[in-house]
Amino acid sequence: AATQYLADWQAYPFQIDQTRLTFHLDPRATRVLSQIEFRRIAPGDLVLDGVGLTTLHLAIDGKPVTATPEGERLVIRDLPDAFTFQAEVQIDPQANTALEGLYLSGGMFCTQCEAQGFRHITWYPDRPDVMAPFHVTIHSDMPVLLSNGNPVSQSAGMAEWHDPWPKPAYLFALVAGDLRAVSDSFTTMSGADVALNVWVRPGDEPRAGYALESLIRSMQWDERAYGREYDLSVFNIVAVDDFNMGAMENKGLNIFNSKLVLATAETATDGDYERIEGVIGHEYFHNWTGNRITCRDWFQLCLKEGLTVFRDQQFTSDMRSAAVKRIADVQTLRARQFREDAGPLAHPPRPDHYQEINNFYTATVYEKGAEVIGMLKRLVGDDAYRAALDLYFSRHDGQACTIEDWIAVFQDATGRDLTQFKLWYTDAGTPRLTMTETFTDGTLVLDFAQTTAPTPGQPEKPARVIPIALGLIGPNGDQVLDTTVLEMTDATQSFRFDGLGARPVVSLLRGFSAPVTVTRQMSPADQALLLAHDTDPFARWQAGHDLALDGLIARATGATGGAEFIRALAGVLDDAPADPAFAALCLALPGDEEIATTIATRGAVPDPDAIHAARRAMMTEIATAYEAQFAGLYDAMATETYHPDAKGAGRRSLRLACLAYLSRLDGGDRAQHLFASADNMTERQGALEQLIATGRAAQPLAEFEAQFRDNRLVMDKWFMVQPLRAAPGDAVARARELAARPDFDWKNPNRFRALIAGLTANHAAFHAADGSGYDFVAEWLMKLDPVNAQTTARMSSAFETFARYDTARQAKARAALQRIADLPGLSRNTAEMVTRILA
Ligand code: B3K
Ligand code: ZN
Repeated sequence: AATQYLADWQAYPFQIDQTRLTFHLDPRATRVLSQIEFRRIAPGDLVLDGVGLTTLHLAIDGKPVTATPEGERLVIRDLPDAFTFQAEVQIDPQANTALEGLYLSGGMFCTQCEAQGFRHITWYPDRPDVMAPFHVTIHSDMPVLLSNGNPVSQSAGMAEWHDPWPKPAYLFALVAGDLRAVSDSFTTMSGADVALNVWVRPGDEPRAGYALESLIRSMQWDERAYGREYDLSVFNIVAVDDFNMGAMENKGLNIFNSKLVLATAETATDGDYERIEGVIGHEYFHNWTGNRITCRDWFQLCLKEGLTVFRDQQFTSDMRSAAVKRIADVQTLRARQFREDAGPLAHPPRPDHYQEINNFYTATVYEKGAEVIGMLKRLVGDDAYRAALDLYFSRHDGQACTIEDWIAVFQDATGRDLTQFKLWYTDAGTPRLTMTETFTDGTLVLDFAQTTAPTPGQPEKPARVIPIALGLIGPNGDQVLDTTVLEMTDATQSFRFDGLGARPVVSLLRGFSAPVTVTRQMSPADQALLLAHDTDPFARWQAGHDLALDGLIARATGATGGAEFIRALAGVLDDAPADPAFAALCLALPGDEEIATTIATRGAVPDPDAIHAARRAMMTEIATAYEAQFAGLYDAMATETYHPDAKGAGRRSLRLACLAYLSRLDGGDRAQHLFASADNMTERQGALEQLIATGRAAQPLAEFEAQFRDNRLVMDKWFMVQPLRAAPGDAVARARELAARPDFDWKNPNRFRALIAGLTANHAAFHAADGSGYDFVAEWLMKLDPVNAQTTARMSSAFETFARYDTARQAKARAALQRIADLPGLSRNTAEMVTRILA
């Protein structure tokens, strides 16, 4: 397949003054009429994109034209400087299983156009730098007909919408179905009234309230934190069951995966509620960072995604606990992005080439893109950050921009030279920061060195700007230096601190001030000191986490370890009632995958079975050491009336952390009781997971199924927890049984992901020595590819770490990947992924 290069970008020679679309909806034969007013701004031909369209008619200024599509493009030459292009095409939404363009989900019409879905709807310049106001007319007998912008007219069988804000085609949306709205209204800071609707299927109305409240909180927050106001008379959100991603920020008409909208205490977990709030916020915040200011080309994707993730992280921190949110975000970053950055799929936040753009909606573009903005903010300070953002919004409103524009705004607002900082956008790989310390006569010298390993296509890595936030803790636990940000710009650099009484312990990389890995020699006693006394909650958690990780790695590689961590937990348990959510994070041992990653980073070969056994054994030991404390906290953390706020969620997370330990000793008795008595899904699912792990789940699983058979979202959990929590030796067999069930509706991305990602997240099962995990996953990826290439390609990244395991496992993974690569007609999406992984 052809590779696209950033360097090849060229401006489009025409501007669009108006796009008019008329839809005659029909499941098998939808007709789309378009009327597009083009005006020339530079020499060149008219190039339009289209895929899978049956073209019925094409005209320029009313005169039919005969143009033959060249592959997925239509080129029309010798055009006047201003003209109207008209087309009539026919498409088949029901045959659209890829869920890209116009498709059907549960009998309703809906669209997904980012990145390049609009070309599946009609001929158009399907690129983000071509922006136009849209006027849309929908003919259909569906009761609810929605598109972007403001409603113009509504009558039986027809609706007209007008979106005055020029937008690229990827933000187009249309929905038609039998839907019910849960509604409210919002008055913006300048006094404009906005109607808010969350559209769901009849019967789902009682489950849409939290999404609606989250929307209101998002609108308030963006006014307060960024001065950004909403700009249409209506904001619509629609929940659909079949969706490749989480949600989509179409202008004025966000379309959501129903799992990120629908929630009640009985059907959704605290984690689900938090994600709903976060993603509702994320899509809403895109209205300014993505829609009003969009991307010039798809290489700039992190311009909108990194910034919008950063904004949604700030929002969640403000709504909940900043410390807990930061720790959770760093854990996700390490688990997904560091993993990506260390393997064959590594790429910079702003890539400079791709084959299939949908393969670049990655942890690097999103989460690392957000970290880079966090670093910028830390370097320039909060006030300068706000000033730069104000300048960004005023300078670029209505434009399609680049990372260069973004950096220029910060340079102009602060006077700083950000040339070196830009490497964070253009270079792949996670820098390794090494620190050595010497302490003599009251002076502490810290020597830092940074190196970044080569990544595909980038052998050389120049030094980057690294903001290193640190503090110093004295031997008695007092803080002797408050948080200070060092700016490292060279490959090696030293910093000195004078006038210290005794050798302090360095609390390094506070708040995770840069997305780097840290290497330093540290005694378990110093780690325990930080875990007990650090004033920075992130660094405090990190100290305990490292202590646990070192102990687990020692055990998984045939040595002994972990004693200091187990001892230090006494303090964590004492403090637990004061901040249950934080304590729960400190009590959660690093997962198998993280242990494997760390072993590999240290140059050894991880053994999935030994890792799994070491982790289980350490849990039992911890449980035995603190059984009484766990039991006491387990009872004390019971919540009375369920409320999905951070406080209640924190108590339940601590309760479930205790349950995980207690289940190592009581054989699942408490879990069984909790499963039977809990009034909320958080505790029910938590209990069920423990019961699966202890092998006592047959009855509870049957009960759960009987109760929730008709609720797809809850049944997705049922499909997910079984392969995830089953003993590694049983998980693949269990997954095979589940895959054979008639309700394994594998064409639904949520259901497919539940089962397959449930298994791949069970580290020792997916990496089973006999290759059965690899075979099972490869088999299903090959089955899904012709139906839904986007989801297949995304999930193929489960294999990205294969080269770090032993040669026998590597050979089995390679063979499975090769079978995928050899599949006749393999999609461009999956082919690109598998080729990169095998390279
Ligand atoms: N912008 C969409 C993602 C579209 C995915 C296309 N494959 C969701 C988001 O990031 O908000
Ligand atoms: Zn986004």
